[in-house]
Amino acid sequence: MMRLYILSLVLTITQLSVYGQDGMKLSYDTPAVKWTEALPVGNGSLGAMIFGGVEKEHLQFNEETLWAGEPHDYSHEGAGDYLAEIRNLLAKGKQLEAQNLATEKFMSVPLKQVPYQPFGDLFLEFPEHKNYENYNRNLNISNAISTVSYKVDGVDYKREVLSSFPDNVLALNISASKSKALNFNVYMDALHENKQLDTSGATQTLSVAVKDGALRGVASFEVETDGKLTIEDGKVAIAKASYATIYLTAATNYVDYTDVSGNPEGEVDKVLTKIKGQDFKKIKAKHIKDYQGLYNRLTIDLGDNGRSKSPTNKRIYDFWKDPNDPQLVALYVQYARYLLIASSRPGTKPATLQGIWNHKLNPPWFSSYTTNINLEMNYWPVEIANLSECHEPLFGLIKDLSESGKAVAKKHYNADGWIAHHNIDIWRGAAPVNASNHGIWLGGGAWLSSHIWEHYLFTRDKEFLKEYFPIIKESALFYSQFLYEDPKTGYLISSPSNSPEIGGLVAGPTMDHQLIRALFRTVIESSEILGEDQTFATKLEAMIPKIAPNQIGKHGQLQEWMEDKDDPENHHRHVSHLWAVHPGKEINWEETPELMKAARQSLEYRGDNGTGWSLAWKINFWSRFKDGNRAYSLMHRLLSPAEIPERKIRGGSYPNLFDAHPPFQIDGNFGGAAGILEMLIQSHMDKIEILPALPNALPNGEITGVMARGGFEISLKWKDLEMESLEILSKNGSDCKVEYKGKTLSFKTEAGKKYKFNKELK
Ligand code: FUC
Repeated sequence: MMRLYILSLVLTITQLSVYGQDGMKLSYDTPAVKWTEALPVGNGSLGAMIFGGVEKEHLQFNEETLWAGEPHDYSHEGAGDYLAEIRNLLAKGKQLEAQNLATEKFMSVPLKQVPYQPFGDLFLEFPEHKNYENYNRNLNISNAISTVSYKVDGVDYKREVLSSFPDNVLALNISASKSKALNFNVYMDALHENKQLDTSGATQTLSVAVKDGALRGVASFEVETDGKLTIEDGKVAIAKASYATIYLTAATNYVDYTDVSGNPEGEVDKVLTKIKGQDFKKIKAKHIKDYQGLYNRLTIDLGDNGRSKSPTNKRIYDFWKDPNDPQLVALYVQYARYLLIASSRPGTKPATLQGIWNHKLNPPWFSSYTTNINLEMNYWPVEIANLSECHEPLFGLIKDLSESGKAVAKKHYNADGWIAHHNIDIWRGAAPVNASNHGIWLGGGAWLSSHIWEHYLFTRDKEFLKEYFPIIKESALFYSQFLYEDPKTGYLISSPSNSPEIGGLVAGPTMDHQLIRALFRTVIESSEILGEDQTFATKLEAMIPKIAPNQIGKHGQLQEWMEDKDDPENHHRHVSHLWAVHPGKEINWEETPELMKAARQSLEYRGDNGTGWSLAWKINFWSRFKDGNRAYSLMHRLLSPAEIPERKIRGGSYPNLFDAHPPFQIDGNFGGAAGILEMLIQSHMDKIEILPALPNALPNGEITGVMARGGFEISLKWKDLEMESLEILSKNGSDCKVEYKGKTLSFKTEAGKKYKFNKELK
C-alpha cells in the first residue's frame, strides 16, 4: 500500500526554486496552547519557547547550566572486586544472579543522576488586545527570528524575538504601526520553590535556586522604549509607546563539572552593561550576521507543490495523509540545522535530550545525555550539514568524561584509561546508573570517541586530531584491558554489558564488539597519521581479529548476541547490533554483502514502528541499504503528527516540528535530517556516492554546501531522479573519488579548487 503510494508520487509535478530559502518558516494562524506548539529560539546556552499569546504572551526560558545536583564522582568504590564474579555468573548462564549481584555491588553512587532544570518565565500582558485579527506567528529559520503579528482596532502590532549569540541576550522587540498605541506590562516568574523577585526598579531580577543541589541562577531584564515606563504591582508597565525592546539574560554559578564558584549576578550585569546604548536594530543585525554565517552554508530545495503556504501544523497533519510535501522535508533538514545552531555553539554545553528547551522540574529522562543512541544522534548531521563548529560542545563533554571516567575505569574494571556508560549529566557522571539490566553498557566511551574521528575525516584537521588523540587512545586503552577471553568461544568479548536496552545484562553484545573494533582501527590510523605510539597500535592490531566477529543466525539475521537467540517477533525500538551499518561502516555492500543482507533481515524483523529516534535511525539504515523508498516511508512516519488519537503508532512530530519520542526528544529531529542527507550523499566508504538512496518521492532537487568526508563541499542538482550537475569544492586538496550509478572517477584535487561534472560524471 505504502510502496504503491510513493511510486505514484513520481508523477506529481513539483517546482524547484520558487520557495528556496525564503520558505524556510514555521508558520501558524493561532497562538500556542501546549508547550510543543510554542516556537524555540536559542543561542547555544540561552533558550526560550515562545507561545505567541495575544492578550498574554509567555516566553518560557532556559539557561543550559541550571541543573539539580552538585559536583560529584558517581563511581562505586570496590565495584571492581565483583567484576570477575559477575562475569563468571554470566558465563554460566546465571543472568539473574549476575544482575542481582551487579545491582547490589556494581552500580553508581547514588543510583540516579540529576535533571536539567527550567529557569523561568517571562510574561507580557496586553489587556487592550482582546479582539484581534490577521494573526500570524512564525519562526523564520533563515534568520532565526520568531515573529508574532496581529491587528487590533486598525493598529498593526508586531513582536520579534531572537536569542543572540554575540550579545548573549534574548531580545523581544514590540512595535505598533500607530504612534503611542502600545500599552503593556511585563514581569517574570519561575516554577522553582526557591525563588526571589526583585521588582523594585526598571531592571527586574529573578533569582532561583534548585531544590536539590548547589546551583542557583539569576535572570534580569531591562526595557528600552520611547513610551512611559513605571513599576506597578511588581510589573514593569509601558504606556503610550510606539516600540519597546525587552532584553533578558541569565546565568548560573556553574563554572565546570567540578566547580560551582561562578558569579551569576556579575555575569548578568556584564551582559546588560554591554548592550547599553545599542538599539534593537543593531543587535538584530549582529544576530542575523552571526547566525547566517553558519546557516547559509547549506541550501536545500526539494521542490514545492504549494503546500508550503499552509500552516505548519496542518502540513504535518496532511503529510500523514499524503507525504507529498517535499518542501516540508527540506524544511525538516533546515530546522534541524537551526536547532543545532540554537543549542550547540562553541563554548556551550552539548544539546541534551531536549536541546536546551525544558519546561519541567522533572523532565522525561532528566533531559540529560543518553549515550546509547540519543546524544550521538544529536550530532549526526553536524558535519555533513556543514556546521562543523557546532560539534565542539560534544568534544568538550568527551574531554570531561576522559577525566571523570578514569575513576570509573579504575574502580569498576580495575583498568586504565576512561569509560562512560549509558547516561551522563552535567556533573559528568560516567558510572553505570539506574539498573544493572541496562545501565551496565560499555559502549559509551567508544561511540563518543568515534565523533572525534568523524570530525577529523570531514575536516582533515590534523591539529585537532593531535589534540584529541590522547583521549581516544585512553579510551582504547580501557577496552584493551577490559576485553576478556570468553571461556566458551575463546574470543575476546565485552562482559558484562548490554545490547541497549534489550535482553538484560549479558556477555558479549554484538554492538560493543563493533564499537571497539572501530575505535581500535581509529587509534591505529591516527597513530599512523600523527606518527605516534606505534607499539600500542600494533597491540590493538593484534587484538582486532580476536574480538568476537559479527555472526549470521538461524533466521538469516545478524545476531544481536554471541548466542543465536534473536527473536524475529521482537519489535524493540533499539537496533543496536546494526551500529556497524550506520553510523559505523564495518558492514557494507562492497566488502561484507552477506552481513549486509543479514543486517537488513534483522531490520525487517524489527519492523517499521518505533519511537522518534528509532524511526530516524531506520531512515539512516535504509539509506545505507540503498533503499531510498523504504527510507522515505520511515520519514513519512517521522513527519506525521504525534499524539493524535487517529494515529495509533508512536513517534512523529509535534506542531512545532519537535520530534516526539513521545514525549519530546530532539534526537529524532537531528537523526531524521541526517537520514535525508544520507539519501542524497554518502561518503563513509572513502568515496563520495551521489544520490545513493534517492526516493521516488523526491525526483527533483538541488542542494548546495553539503559536506563529504575528505573535506569536500558538494553542490548537486537532480531532475527526474537523475543527476543533472555536480560541483565539488576541495577544501584541503585530498584525493577524491566520486561514484554515481556504479561509475567511479578518481582524481587529485587542489585545495580551494572546484570540480564540475555533468550527468555522465565526466
Ligand atoms: C534510551 C531509550 C529511550 C529514551 C531514553 C532517553 O534509554 O531507550 O527510548 O530515548 O534513552
